[in-house]
Amino acid sequence: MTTPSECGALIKQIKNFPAELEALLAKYPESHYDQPVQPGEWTIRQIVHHLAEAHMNGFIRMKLVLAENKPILKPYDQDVWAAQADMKLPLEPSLQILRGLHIRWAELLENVTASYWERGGIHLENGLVTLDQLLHIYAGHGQAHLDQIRKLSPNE
Ligand code: NI
Repeated sequence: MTTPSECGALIKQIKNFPAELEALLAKYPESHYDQPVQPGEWTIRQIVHHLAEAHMNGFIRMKLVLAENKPILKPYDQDVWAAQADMKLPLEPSLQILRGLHIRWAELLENVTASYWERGGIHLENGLVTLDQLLHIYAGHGQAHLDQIRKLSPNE
């Protein structure tokens, strides 16, 4: 069980994520956006667009858990999503989504009633997942993709 202070730290990570991402991206020239960060991995462009849609899903999943009794949390194939036409857009539309979304996400989470962290939804692949687990998953998800981008040297 996450303590209130751990919980606060994770919500802060979610709140600060867009600024952290943009500070990291500022180190890379645009010519790097379509280079895989490591052989066989996604490019910066794919990662940024993936972050926008993964976090939209995360936000909706948490809203569903707060609003309904054990809602279904639908899985999706992130590689198929990452291959679609909107992934070739400039980064800005997805950065705009993340900026607005994370303000709402942090506001939502900062005001969750303590007992609600144990509410859950049914993920069709992973089974019951609680709001507390979703907080850990999505705070960690953002950080993992920042680490993934850092594998690409800005000077290469
Ligand atoms: Ni991801």
